[in-house]
Amino acid sequence: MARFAIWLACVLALLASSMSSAALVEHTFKVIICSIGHISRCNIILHFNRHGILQLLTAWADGPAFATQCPIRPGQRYTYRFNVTGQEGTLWWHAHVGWLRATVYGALFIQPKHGRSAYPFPKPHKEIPILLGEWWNASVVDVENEGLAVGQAPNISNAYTINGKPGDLYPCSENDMYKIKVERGKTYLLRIINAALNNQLFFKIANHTMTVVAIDAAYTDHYETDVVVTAPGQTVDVLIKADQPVGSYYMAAHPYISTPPESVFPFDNTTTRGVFAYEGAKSQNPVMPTLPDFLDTPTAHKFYTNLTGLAGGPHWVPVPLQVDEHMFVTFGLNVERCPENATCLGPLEGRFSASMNNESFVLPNNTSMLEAFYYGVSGVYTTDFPDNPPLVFDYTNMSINVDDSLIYAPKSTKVKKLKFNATVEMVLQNTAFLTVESHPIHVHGFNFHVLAQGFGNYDATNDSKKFNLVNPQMRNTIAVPTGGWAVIRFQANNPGIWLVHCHLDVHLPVGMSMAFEVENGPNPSSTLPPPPSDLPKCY
Ligand SMILES: *[C@@H]1O[C@H](CO)[C@@H](O)[C@H](O)[C@H]1NC(C)=O
Ligand SMILES: *[C@@H]1O[C@H](CO)[C@@H](O)[C@H](O)[C@H]1NC(C)=O
Ligand SMILES: *[C@@H]1O[C@H](CO)[C@@H](O)[C@H](O)[C@H]1NC(C)=O
Ligand SMILES: *[C@@H]1O[C@H](CO)[C@@H](O)[C@H](O)[C@H]1NC(C)=O
Ligand SMILES: *[C@@H]1O[C@H](CO)[C@@H](O)[C@H](O)[C@H]1NC(C)=O
Ligand SMILES: *[C@@H]1O[C@H](CO)[C@@H](O)[C@H](O)[C@H]1NC(C)=O
Ligand SMILES: *[C@@H]1O[C@H](CO)[C@@H](O)[C@H](O)[C@H]1NC(C)=O
Ligand SMILES: *[C@@H]1O[C@H](CO)[C@@H](O)[C@H](O)[C@H]1NC(C)=O
Ligand SMILES: *[C@@H]1O[C@H](CO)[C@@H](O)[C@H](O)[C@H]1NC(C)=O
Ligand SMILES: *[C@@H]1O[C@H](CO)[C@@H](O)[C@H](O)[C@H]1NC(C)=O
Ligand SMILES: *[C@@H]1O[C@H](CO)[C@@H](O)[C@H](O)[C@H]1NC(C)=O
Ligand SMILES: *[C@@H]1O[C@H](CO)[C@@H](O)[C@H](O)[C@H]1NC(C)=O
Ligand SMILES: [Cu+2]
Repeated sequence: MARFAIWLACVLALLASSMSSAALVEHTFKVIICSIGHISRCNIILHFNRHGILQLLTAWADGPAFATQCPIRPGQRYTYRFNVTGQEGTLWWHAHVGWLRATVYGALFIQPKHGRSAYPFPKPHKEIPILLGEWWNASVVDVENEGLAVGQAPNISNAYTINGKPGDLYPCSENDMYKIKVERGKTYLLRIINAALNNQLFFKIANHTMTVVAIDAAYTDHYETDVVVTAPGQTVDVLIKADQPVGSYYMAAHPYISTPPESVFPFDNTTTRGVFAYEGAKSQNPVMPTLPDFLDTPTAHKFYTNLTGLAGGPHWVPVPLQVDEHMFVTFGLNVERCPENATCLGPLEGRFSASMNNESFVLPNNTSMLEAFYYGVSGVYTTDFPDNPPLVFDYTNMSINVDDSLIYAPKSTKVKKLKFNATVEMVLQNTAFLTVESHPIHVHGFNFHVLAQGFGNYDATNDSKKFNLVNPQMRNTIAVPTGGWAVIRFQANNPGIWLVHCHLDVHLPVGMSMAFEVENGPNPSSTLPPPPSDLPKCY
């Protein structure tokens, strides 16, 4: 069936960045993953949905551990079978167990069915992946477990990378930098992917502007900018014209930190860079771009909110106007009380936690939620995820930072049940427990329209007047403004279990997640097929 091949290494290394990229057109896609790790912590889960393959009727190929499948154990293999329909642009794949995606990820390019001339922009001379990564000089499994064991923030990373290379600002890689060779006068398509675990990133190329043409595999109106901001999980496609004097120019990335100055946690403040070099350039010192300050929220906000969708373009989906399910979902950090006799080094003598609508999400550990859904097994999750927060309070007022009566969220595995094809509108509202922060909220299985975004508490009366129902951006991951809100809307036309979670790996395991259970529709073409025979067993 597969018309093209993709290679995916059986994954061993926990440290080296592993990368692959593949060009695909809309067609059946088959990926075989085998795990040859020899220690049990090497459970590998590929989560293909990542930058949002829609997985229509193939929820079994989505990937997140204990949500749609059990992990692929050492020695096992599993073939992910799915079609790519209704999407063009850049997505990616990554492991979805613990922090393993730090090293197990790669790019997916989806090209128009009728070839590259069908792009809604002039055909670029070349297409170049830019995978921005994050690197620890340690086993990321150890780093994660060390943090979780005592409920404190895990160690920060040691480097960022561009296509696996940190660049010459780090002592380990002075002479080993990612380099793009360009011809003066030609235009290139950069497919930028934020594959970092815990950081939003600013990305710039000295002396050049970029034109955004797509985000998260959905075309946008052309938007010219000298800086790109991406949150983990997101992708941005930009055209860049080599129109400057023949020479060498650095491209560079460093984090965007969204917390207020007084509550900045320790973060990796290093800068990765590579070179954008013109043919014929004499060897010389490349020009360095001036990146925005780490705390430059206005620049990030401008980029994130100025983008609009290419209404009427390829695969454009009009905004559904009739809403069946209105949800208001608060999300942010919390504290978990220290269990008896345990060691806790987190805030308030407890442990870091996180929640959505005051439910701190816990995945099952002995079966997948999707199998429970398919076979009707009860006791794995409940369907009472609330449509609204249990309490109304001043969500983004910093005076609630450590409010003892509000900050402890119970642990649960609750989903919101949706009728097939229901239209859902979610107000995503950040809270100020511990601090306010921009969290990249990722919805599996669906692209959503972003109707409006803002700072402070969402005001239903006034803010709903700002909805863009004409050409809003379509995404699968939204970096909700720090101490603010975003309103998203999507149609639940795909049966299965779909996680909604923060894409920062420091927040996902402590509970910043929920899930949708989308019921089957009326006929076979709207019914989840049985699990593939090679779906990994849980034991
Ligand atoms: C992909 O699409 C083809 C043609 O519609 C269909 O026969 C096949 O079952 C689909 N594959 C999957 C995995 O859904
Ligand atoms: C990584 O850490 C080891 C010590 O654990 C140190 O010897 C080495 O220099 C470090 N490498 C880098 C690139 O930081
Ligand atoms: C985390 O950092 C501390 C302090 O630098 C170090 O002692 C510890 O070994 C690190 N943990 C891991 C898992 O690398
Ligand atoms: C890059 O831009 C800077 C600032 O505008 C300018 O001073 C410099 O000459 C430019 N360098 C090149 C090689 O064009
Ligand atoms: C990065 O953080 C370290 C440790 O806090 C500090 O010494 C250094 O000046 C910072 N560097 C930058 C570029 O902010
Ligand atoms: C772009 O962002 C700026 C700064 O946030 C804002 O003033 C402006 O209204 C935005 N324009 C659009 C078209 O969203
Ligand atoms: C906590 O430690 C005390 C003293 O060792 C012991 O009696 C008690 O059973 C422990 N509680 C739990 C829940 O382990
Ligand atoms: C599995 O989950 C159950 C229910 O949350 C919990 O009680 C148990 O400790 C977990 N087991 C492991 C090995 O994590
Ligand atoms: C899985 O764990 C849940 C919660 O601890 C328990 O109710 C259920 O019986 C377990 N299922 C299996 C198959 O062990
Ligand atoms: C935040 O809450 C405090 C305490 O309730 C209140 O005094 C203050 O006015 C609030 N701030 C804003 C901006 O509403
Ligand atoms: C969350 O739930 C806990 C336990 O029911 C409660 O004490 C707390 O006030 C709730 N917090 C919020 C913000 O709803
Ligand atoms: C889902 O609902 C839309 C209208 O909102 C309708 O156009 C579409 O046909 C429905 N899809 C299915 C598969 O029923
Ligand atoms: Cu988060």
